[in-house]
Order: sequence, then structure tokens, then C-alpha cells
Amino acid sequence: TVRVEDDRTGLDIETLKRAFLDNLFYIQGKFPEIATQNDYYMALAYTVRDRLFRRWLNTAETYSKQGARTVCYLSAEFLMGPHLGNNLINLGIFDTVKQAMTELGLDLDELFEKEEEPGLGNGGLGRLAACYLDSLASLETPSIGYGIRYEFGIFDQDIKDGWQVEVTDKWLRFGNPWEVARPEWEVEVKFGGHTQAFTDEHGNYRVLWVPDKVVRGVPYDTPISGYKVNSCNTLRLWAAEATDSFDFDAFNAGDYSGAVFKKMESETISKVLYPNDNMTQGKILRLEQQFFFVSCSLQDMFRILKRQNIAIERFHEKFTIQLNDTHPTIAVAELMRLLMDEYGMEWDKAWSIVTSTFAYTNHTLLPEALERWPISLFGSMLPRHLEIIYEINRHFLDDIRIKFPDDLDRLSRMSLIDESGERYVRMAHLACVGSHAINGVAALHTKLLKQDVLHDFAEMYPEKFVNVTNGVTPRRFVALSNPRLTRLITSKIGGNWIKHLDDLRQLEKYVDDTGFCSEFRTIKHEIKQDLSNYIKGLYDINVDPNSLFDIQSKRIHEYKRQHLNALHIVTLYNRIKANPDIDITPRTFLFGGKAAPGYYMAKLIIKLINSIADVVNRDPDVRDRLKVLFMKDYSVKFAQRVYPAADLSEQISTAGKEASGTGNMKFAMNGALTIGTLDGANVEILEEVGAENFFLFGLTAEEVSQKKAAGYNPQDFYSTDPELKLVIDRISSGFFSHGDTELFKPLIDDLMYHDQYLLFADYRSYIDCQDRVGLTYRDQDLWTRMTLLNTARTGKFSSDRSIQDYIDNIWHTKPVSIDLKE
Ligand code: 26V
Repeated sequence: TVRVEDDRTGLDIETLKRAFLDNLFYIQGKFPEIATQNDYYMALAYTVRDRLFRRWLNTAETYSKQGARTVCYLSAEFLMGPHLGNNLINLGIFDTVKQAMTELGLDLDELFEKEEEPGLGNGGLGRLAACYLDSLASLETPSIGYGIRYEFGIFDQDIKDGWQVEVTDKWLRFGNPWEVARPEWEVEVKFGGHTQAFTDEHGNYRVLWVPDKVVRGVPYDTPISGYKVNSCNTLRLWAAEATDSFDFDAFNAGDYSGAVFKKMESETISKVLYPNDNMTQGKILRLEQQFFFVSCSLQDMFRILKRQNIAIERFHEKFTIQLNDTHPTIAVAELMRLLMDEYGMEWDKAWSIVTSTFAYTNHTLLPEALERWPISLFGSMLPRHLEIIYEINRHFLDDIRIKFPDDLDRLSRMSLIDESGERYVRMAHLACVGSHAINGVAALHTKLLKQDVLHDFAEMYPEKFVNVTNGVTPRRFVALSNPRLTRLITSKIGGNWIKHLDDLRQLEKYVDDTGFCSEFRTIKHEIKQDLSNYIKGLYDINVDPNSLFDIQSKRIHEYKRQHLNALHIVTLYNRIKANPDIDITPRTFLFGGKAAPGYYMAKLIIKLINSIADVVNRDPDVRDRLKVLFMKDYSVKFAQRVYPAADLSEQISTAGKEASGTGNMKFAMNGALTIGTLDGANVEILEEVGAENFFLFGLTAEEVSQKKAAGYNPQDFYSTDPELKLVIDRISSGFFSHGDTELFKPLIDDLMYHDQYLLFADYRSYIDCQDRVGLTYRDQDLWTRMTLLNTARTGKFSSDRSIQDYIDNIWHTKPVSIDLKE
């Protein structure tokens, strides 16, 4: 019997091939003979998208009919990475599609390379949001991700003469097959102007906001598939467009170019992602972006309420809103405004809905990342919101007075307004007051939040604080990125682990199985060989897959201490120079990561790494035992190649500074061993894998504070550790900079006279620990055993577990399973 499946939904190989060729013809407009790889990629993307649509529309319809309680994840960043491979995994058609492409003479991996990834995020925070969408869909939880459709995402990074050079990211150049514009659901967002009080027909005091600018928000939807479920949720990103009145003005007022200029100005709101990570700048456009996407998203929720016939009073029952850091926190004031000014609700009722709706996740302890907006800037852009914030503050300060009488100091510390100098709105305080739950992203981070940054709030509202340790999706970061390991694991314990990552514990029984261990090791070697080939193609550098792959990939930041890693490299180099026949474990040091364009020290660290690489890689004394490479333009796509190839994962931040880290989890799952401090989620990784399978070094967070309080002097270490002195002197001498003693002076002086991040204090402990790493690597049986136990014991770090924690402790949503109609 011949069964013909639908061209848009069928999953067998023949149907997939037919559908693919059909899309090539009717969407790309090409015969196969003249199609480019990009045409093929697009045809395949549409073929896969077609298969998502039935799930997507049925999901939306089911949620709507049931009026299901919905998680709204508000985030200024979603660092999604390529969609194609991920959707193949989630739909369970990876192997079939690969086969179909092969039969058509195409290489699926080459097509993956063609996808421009949406780099709509900086690093950890944006990637976490993306992992969470994957888990929300996989756990069949009704949810919408709301954010901004930046026309230019995170910049592309080039390296010229060892320095970072930024290039604009034109990710939409060839079109985006994964999104659908929904202009019928556009909304209007007001800015500026003034407010007017009036009395309504019932004699109630009301406020009218008269803006001086109105911008249109147009939603673009992307389907978010769940793993082996029918659920397919939505990522809704807003693009800013000028309202029609600009066209009208242009015709009538005669000032054509003036009107067009204003139109362009409106559209700049969603032009570009701010490339800062952990550093605020107080730019007007940034606040406009935040308010823009928040207002669009809240208006969208009111539209959904209306369509589902749910009363406004039940807003908080229908929606739970998670604030991904303080970036969307203006939502607290905007929801108050909408409920009161647009829907006529009174203050107390509105406030109770608001605080039942919001929950806030904090992602950083760094003081320079805490958002505050100058009152003058805030008031001229959002006059009504400033009034509302003052009113929230009035109620809040009264509450403090009742709980802590006569504590003036506490009032000024906790106030939503910083009045110590120029006046500011403190967004983290607004988030804490406006939310019913506040969470840190790792146990240590939550503890430090309660102890330091949000101490007063923890005393005021102890019941609001919870920890939710971050997680990462095993679909993208194991099943997709590491197919060899996936096959091996599945051959032993079946495939359930991809959904229930704790099942990986079953691998523990193979630690003494030499056959299994040798397969485990062979796979790592093959993957390292692949990465070596890739590096050879890109950089024309030979890296030996037998050497220890020691990798640090993450944003470049002083607190993450890429320069501590560099000091280790110079230490090994010095040992070789002193004794060329020294017996050392061959290593390949790989770095990846972007520096914020305005962060001078971070850029100098990149230059330092490249300068060391130039010398070390060329020096014949080294005899290829050390290789150093800064891999440019680190991205999600590239990260997927990197994690599976690592032997050693560098997680060496100053204790107390890295809120969680998530790269640490991705490396460990893929069987890399961690060298790390007791910081962020490292603490929990160590706890899970066991201290004997983790390379721990350095001061604890508590010791760091104590050291600082006692008056830390980095020179004490410089003058008492001869190896450290030699390293610093060598860099200062111009050895790595063609004799230029000025180039790295800012970096060296900073270490010698300030060393905020205690590199010198941790140097000896780090070097000794690295020596243990080198020795351990020589015992390949022991090393493999340790890596296997890392993979087996990192189930806790699935984002499915994190999302389940949010559901159980914060959101209280129920799964909704989706039936597919014939
Ligand atoms: C701040 C700003 C300031 C304005 C410009 C744009 C921008 C973008 C991001 C941020 C805050 C970044 C905070 C952040 O990325 N934190 C990281 O969050 C990860 C996920 O929870 C966590 O694993 C990392 O440890 C933490 O650094």
C-alpha cells in the first residue's frame, strides 16, 4: 500500500524530500541545479517550519480554549542560537532529515553552517532565557517569551593585530524563516509629554497621560518546540515602527525631511542590542527599549485576556510574569498605570494584582550592573510612571516605618529613590517591592544576595526569597552538539535521559567497565580531532588532539579572570625557557569570548592573550608542547563545537562574583573536568560530582571579603612568590609586545596596585592546582573515570529541573498536553 503523507506535515523520508524540493522551487524560486547552499538551507528551514505549524497552532488554540495559566518570561535578551538543528532534535526527525539530505546529495552539517544565528543577547542571561524556553515547552507549560527584535544583535568579533574589532551583526540580511510577523496585533507605546489630573463621571480622581511621542510595536513570533511533545510555544519579539501620523505629517506640514527624521528616530528603538554585560550606562535609548517592550507585552496580555473573556481582576490568575533581571522592571509601574488609568481600578486592588503577578530574578552581585536611572531623564520620558513610583514609594516607606520604627538610615537605604547625590530611581528596589518572589541563580548567589546586596529586603520580606539554581538544556548542549556521546549513552541506558537528565546516574555503573571507558575516551578524542581540523581551516594552526584541551569561553571580564589563565600560560612558558627539557603535559589553551566595546581592560586582556600566543606558538624551545589560541567571534553556534571537545573547563572567577555561570554546566555534562573556585554554581557542581572529580582552588567568598577588609596588598604576593614575580616581570619587560613596555602597563599596574579581583592572592593555589591537572591527565584511565562521573552526575543542571523549581515554588502553573487534530 502507498501512503501519501501531507507535504507540510509528513515525517517520512520520501515526503521530506518532496517537501524540501517543493519549498526550494516555490519559496526560494530555484531549480536544484542553480541553488546555493543558502537556498538549500532556506528550503530545509521552511520544510521544518511547516512541521512545527500544526503543533504551534494547535498549542495556541488549546491554551486559548482552556484559558490556561501562562508564564510570561520578560527578557531584554534571548540568545537563541541556530533554530534548525534544535527543531530537528525536538521533532525527533534529525536522523531522517540527515538521510533525506544525503540522498539529495547534500550535507546537513554544511546547511547548519548557513544559518545566521539570532544573537539577541550578550551572554549568560540571554542564553539562560533561551534554555528556559526550551524547557518550558518540553514540560508542556503554557508560556510566552517576550522581548525585543533587535535589527542588529551582538556584534561580530574580528581580531586585527591581536585587538578586538567590532563588526555590525546583520543577521536579517537573508531573511528569517523562523519568524512570522503579526501586524494585526500591533500596539502603540507612548513616550514623554505630561500628565493631567481630572475627575471622571463617578467623581473619581483620574490621571491622563498626554505623550509627545507615540511608537508602534509590531510583534514577530517564533515557534518554540518542546522535546518529543506536541507543545509548541511562542517567542514574541517586538519591533519598533513609526506610527502612520508621521507619513501624514510629512505630506501636510511641508517639512518632509523633518517628519522622515522623526520616523527614523522611532525606529531606532529596536535597532541595536546594547553590548554590555554586567555594566549599566544610563542611556536614554536603553530605557526607551525597556519601556517599549514591556508596554507592548503588557498590552498584549490585556488583549489575550479580552479575547479569552477573562475579567481584568483576574490578571494575576491568568498570567505570572518573570522579570529577567531588572531590565523589564518598569513593568511594575506600567501594569499599575494600565490597571488604574486605562481600566479605572483603584490603587489597592491594582497593587495587589501587581504584586501577585511579578517575580524577579537577580543575575548579578556586581555593583556597577545595578540599574538606576537619573530622575530627570526618567521623568521626562515616563512622567506618569515617575508619579506612580513616588506613590509606591510612599506606601513602601510607611511599611518600613511600621516594621522598623525610627530607623531613618534604613529608610534612605531602601527607598526606591537614591537621594545621596543626584537623584536616581533604583530598579532593583522597585523589582523587590513589586514582586512576590525574588530569586538568585545559584545557592551561593542567593545566600550572598540576602547577606549583602538585598540584605534590607531580606529582613523586610524574608518569605519572598528563594533560590533557583540555573540549568541548561541537554537537547541543544548534549543531544544536538554531541551526537557521538549521545549515541553511546543511549546505547547503554536508553534515551530517556534527554528528558530526565538525572537518569545519567545510571552511567555510574560503567566506571569500571574498561570497554565503555575506552569508548568514552575515543569519542572525546574524535571530537578533539574535529575541532583541530576546524581550527586548522580557520587559523592555519596545528593543535594536537592528544594534548590537554584547556578551554575558557565566556564574556571577557576582569572578574572572570581570563588574565589569571594567561598568567598560568606564562608560568609554564617560563619553566620551559628555564629548562627546555622539562617534562610537562602538552596543552592547548583555547579562549573564546567578546569584550564590551567600551571596556578597555577587557580588550587589553584579549590583546595580551594574542600576544602571548604569538610568542609561545612560535618559540622552538616550546616544541609544540604549548599552543595558545584566541578563537574569534564566539557564538552559540561555535560554543556547540567547543563544549564537547574540552578536557578542562576554566571556571576561575573571584569567589563571590559569578552569580552562577552556565558554561560550567555545559562543559561538565560533556565530560570536561572543571578547574574552579567556590563561586556561583561551581559550588553545586562540586557537590554533585564529588570533590575527587573536581579541581578546586582559591579563596572562598568569605575569605575574599575578609582579605579586602584587612587591607589586601597584591605586592605581598609579588615579592614573595618568585614564579609570580618572573611572570609579571616578563610581561612588563615587553617580552610579549616587541619590547614595548607601555602596552600592558595599565593591566600590570592595576594588578600591582589594586588587583580588585585578587589574581595575585589566588595565583599560587591556581598554579599548584593546574600542576595537579597536568599530572592527572597523564593517567588516562583515572582521567576518563573522572570525566565519566562528571557526565553521570550533572543531571541536576538540566534547565528542566530549574523550570520545575520555578513552577513549584513561584509560578504554580499546570502542564497542558496538546492533542494534534487530524
Ligand atoms: C546588564 C546590562 C546593563 C545595560 C546594558 C545591557 C546589559 C546586559 C546585561 C546586564 C546584566 C548581565 C547580568 C548577567 O548576564 N548575569 C549572568 O547571568 C547568568 C545567568 O543567570 C549567570 O550564569 C552569570 O553568572 C551572570 O553573570
